[in-house]
Amino acid sequence: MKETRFIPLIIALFRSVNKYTRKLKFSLFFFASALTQHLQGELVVAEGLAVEYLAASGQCSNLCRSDGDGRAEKKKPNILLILVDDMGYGDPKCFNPKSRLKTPAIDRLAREGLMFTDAHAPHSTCIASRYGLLTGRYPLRDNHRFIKPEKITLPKLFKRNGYNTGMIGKWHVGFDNFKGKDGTAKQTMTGGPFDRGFDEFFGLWGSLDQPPYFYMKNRTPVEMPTEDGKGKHYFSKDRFYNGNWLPGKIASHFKHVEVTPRLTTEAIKYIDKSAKKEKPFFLYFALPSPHGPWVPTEEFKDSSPIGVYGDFAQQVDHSIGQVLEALDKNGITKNTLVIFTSDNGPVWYQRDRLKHNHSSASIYSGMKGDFWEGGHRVPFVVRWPSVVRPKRVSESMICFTDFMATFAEIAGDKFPEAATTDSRSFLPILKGDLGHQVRDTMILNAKGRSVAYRHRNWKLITAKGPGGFTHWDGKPSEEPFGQLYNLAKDPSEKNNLWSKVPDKVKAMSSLLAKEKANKKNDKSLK
Ligand SMILES: [Ca+2]
Repeated sequence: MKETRFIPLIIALFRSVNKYTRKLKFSLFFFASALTQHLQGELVVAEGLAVEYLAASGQCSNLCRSDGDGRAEKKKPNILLILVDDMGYGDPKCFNPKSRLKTPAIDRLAREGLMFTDAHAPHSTCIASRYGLLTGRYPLRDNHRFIKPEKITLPKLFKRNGYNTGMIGKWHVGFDNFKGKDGTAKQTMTGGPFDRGFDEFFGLWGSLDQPPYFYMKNRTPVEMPTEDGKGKHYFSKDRFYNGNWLPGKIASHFKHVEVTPRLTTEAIKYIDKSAKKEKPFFLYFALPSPHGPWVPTEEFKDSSPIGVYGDFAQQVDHSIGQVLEALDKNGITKNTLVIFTSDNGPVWYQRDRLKHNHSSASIYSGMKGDFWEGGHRVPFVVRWPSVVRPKRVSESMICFTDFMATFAEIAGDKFPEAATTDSRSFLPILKGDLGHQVRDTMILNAKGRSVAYRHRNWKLITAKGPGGFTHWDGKPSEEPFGQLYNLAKDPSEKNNLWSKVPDKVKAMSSLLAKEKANKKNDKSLK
């Protein structure tokens, strides 16, 4: 169109007056916007000009942010969700200055993004945690070992909003025709990631310490597990201590030590491939490490001062670094939302803390499997240079179930089932409102009928002791029925107030009962 000849003039005019009055800049902005609409997309440069103005004047508070070069991207962001396995809140240096591990990649994410210090897995073990993450629902509401086909999932959400979706790593939330540990692999395994919203999948059916051992691509084993694997000292004195693996069927070329680097390579391949495509991508990169077996490669053996676990955890950090480099190399770092977190707390006993002078749960009590904070409070970082400003910290309570509402908002999803009963968006925090509180309450860690329940800084546990893997010296007969802690004053959960503040126990118990019964607005509930 003939009007395009005015574009260079408009740009020159805008840049020349950028130093002058605010009123004049407003006028020019509206003029540029109107002209952009008039020319219906031909004036990409003029649109960029409008964004440039917004960024320069601090008005670009929605899903764009200038990084100083005056440009901001308007395309929906790529999403890279990195979920590691059994890494504690106290392992990454950025969350625990006393950590004895070197975690430069996770630290980089924190430096360039936003740390959540009160983030939680909805359960302190692998399967239920992943169920909550993928469905946006508290795992206690369903049979969390299998995602029913009618359920909304994160990849389904992204897919229906124009995304390519991929998963690399550990699934562990069931198949139609494979029962998991000790089960027999099938030539075609349905009901897994490929049938729950992911366009492509490469990885493991479950944990790396449980047979059968084989890689899957989409619905099919890459190589059937036909050999007899001997396992490795699984039933040692402390079942979970050395992180070794159970005997069982194994594919003839499958080697445990190769899994972390192999999955990392696959994630990089996915990013390289997806960066060239028109559609944005959602990649769920679920490393099965540093969950046992602790199998660092030669490069990382003896690399840490705290033994094999530390070596392996540092290798995991290295893998994360490689994936971040792949984003850099493809030039998509700026508009890729990266989340790093862990599915539950560490396998790190009290004697490990003492022996190695390292607390994988930082100041928090307990470990994987527990009701205590060490079981489910997890390191959680969001980096999104187009929107999130660097070096930010939020103390808002969030839960993995909040991914659903947050991602629905980011992807532009309008459907009501995406905002499930258990999901709250934390997008306002990403956009800069660091004082925003995402939720007042949260149900965690159902073990049988017992739960941990948060109401702001108060925490109620409807059971005695840690409930999980921590060796507990308490005598149940001498303990009150449950536990109540004020985390603001007692983050390490040392002072049980159950008997001292009965009114709070009563009030929270009532609130919990209502929340457990609240199923409204949840069309996916079956
Ligand atoms: Ca885990």
